[in-house]
Amino acid sequence: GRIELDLRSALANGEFELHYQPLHELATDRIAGFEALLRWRHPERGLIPPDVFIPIAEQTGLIVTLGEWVLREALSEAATWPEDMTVAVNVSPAQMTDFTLLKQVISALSASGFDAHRLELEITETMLMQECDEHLRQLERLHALGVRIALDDFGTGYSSLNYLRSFPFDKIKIDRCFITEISAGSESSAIIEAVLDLANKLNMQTIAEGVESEEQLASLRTLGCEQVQGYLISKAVPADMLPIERSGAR
Ligand code: G
Ligand code: G
Ligand code: MN
Ligand code: NA
Repeated sequence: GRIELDLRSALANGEFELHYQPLHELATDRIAGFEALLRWRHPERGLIPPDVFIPIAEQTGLIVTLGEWVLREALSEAATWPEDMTVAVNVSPAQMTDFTLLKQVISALSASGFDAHRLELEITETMLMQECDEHLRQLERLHALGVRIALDDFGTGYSSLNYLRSFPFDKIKIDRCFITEISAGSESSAIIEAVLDLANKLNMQTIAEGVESEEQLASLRTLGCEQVQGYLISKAVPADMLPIERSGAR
């Protein structure tokens, strides 16, 4: 179709860019890293958000090539950041077939010289539903390289607890739907508290997504969440606008 052709030429023409949203560490009030979020700067339509084109890229298989571009771009950018900062990259289910993701990560790490321990891959529960065994082996191989695995949108998928037991997750990203309704004594607040407790006991890091108000931030601090992400701190911004001191050159 038309959009597929557009997407292919967009990649060839350098119309994709990554914006970065801070992952804010509560204990120290510092930036622990950034999540890379894909945007398409269309010559006529302007900046197009990923939920418009990622489903099409997934249907057509282009997401495999696009995903590889995202990894390479994110790692070469993050190689210029302070050494204690991580970069989080979202991956799609289609990247998981035939150990493609593992190969892409190994190649992007070696091209950038970026330390594997500073890379977080964001995986959703729905990605793990098919071909569990192969996906599990692939994530374990990535984990063995030092790459950190984060479970994205936690609480919105199926049988989360089963996945927590089987897969090598280092971090849980609590979905923003729980944060939106966090007011004291609410069901959401009880759920967040239970998830934080579970994560602690499983030695997993925690981050709350979609933090938009000081009240939400204060509640998350009280509940003992480690990191927060959301418009209250910052929206995703282009690479040249990050509030950091650069080290390496690009
Ligand atoms: O940035 P925004 O909030 O508009 O992102 C919308 C959705 O697109 C989110 O679910 C996010 O995980 C997804 N997304 C953003 N960037 C990427 C990417 O590089 N690869 C994949 N697979 N998904 C992405
Ligand atoms: O699915 P994933 O968690 O990767 O999606 C991240 C998406 O959430 C991005 O599209 C990003 O722009 C969006 N986002 C980030 N912070 C906030 C926020 O505080 N509020 C809302 N509504 N969306 C947010
Ligand atoms: Mn994400
Ligand atoms: Na999410």
